[in-house]
Amino acid sequence: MKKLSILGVPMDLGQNRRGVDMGPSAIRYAGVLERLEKLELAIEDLGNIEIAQQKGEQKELVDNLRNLNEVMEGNEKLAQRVDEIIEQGSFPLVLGGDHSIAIGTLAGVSKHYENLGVIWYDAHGDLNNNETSPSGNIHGMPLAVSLGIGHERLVNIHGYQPKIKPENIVIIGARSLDAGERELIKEKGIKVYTMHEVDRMGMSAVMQETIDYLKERTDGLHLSLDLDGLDPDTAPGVGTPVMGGLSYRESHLAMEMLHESGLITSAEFVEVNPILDEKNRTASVAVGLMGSLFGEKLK
Ligand code: HAR
Ligand code: MN
Ligand code: MN
Ligand code: MN
Repeated sequence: MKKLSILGVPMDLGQNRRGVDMGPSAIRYAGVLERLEKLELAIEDLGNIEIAQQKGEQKELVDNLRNLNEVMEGNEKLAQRVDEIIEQGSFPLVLGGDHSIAIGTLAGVSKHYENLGVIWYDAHGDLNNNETSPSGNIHGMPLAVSLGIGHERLVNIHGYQPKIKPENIVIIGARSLDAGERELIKEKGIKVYTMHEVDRMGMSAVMQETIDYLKERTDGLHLSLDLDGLDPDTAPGVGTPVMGGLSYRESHLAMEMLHESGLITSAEFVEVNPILDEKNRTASVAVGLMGSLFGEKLK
């Protein structure tokens, strides 16, 4: 039986809205354990890792990075825990928390693979660095950091860099990319299915191409799913909503196809903010998507 380890990361320091640190609680409250226990999985819930509390006042940005020390500290812990989960032969399922935690997750995962693939399901590219970022928010930087681009402390988390190669990334659902992010996508040739391509090709073709592309070049595949990739009508409880997103059904189809592919070796679900939500809807959507990702069947 496949082993699955759930780890919560109550991180809200990678951006400036409160409440996303309650994401792991909201997802547990929405019944993640009960839902996944029905599948053929041996599940353990490891609880949450300890993260520094956001202070009320806004601290000054250092090198255009908000809360660098605290984000570093949390991600170092996360990388270590994820590393251990994989060492013990289990599948890490990480619950966020803001998207800055992908820095730690990928640092812990990628050590175990030569060519880790990453599916970045998100309205945003998260490809900024402290020079291009319009906000100084580290949750807009984790994909660049994992490529080895950005502040040297961030890129060297868990003692090595880079964590991933540009040709092993596929971004799905993008519709808000900053100028520096667009340049990096061009320069590195990163594969991106924006909402335009999803509309034109349909999610089925997008996922089939993604799976075929990654299957031949990677030896492990991480899913980093930012709930703001979905349309805000479906997932309103996120800090940076962008209209015109992926639908509930498109997202379930994507998860079902990933399950069928058998390729996914780790996953994280991030940016759930119950304070901004409507009756925990976004956490419930996240739990439903996890159900599909881990093989729930409709009949
Ligand atoms: N691109 C913007 C920035 O860097 C907004 C980033 C929004 N972040 C997330 N992650 N929710 O996808 O500040
Ligand atoms: Mn907090
Ligand atoms: Mn994101
Ligand atoms: Mn996003």
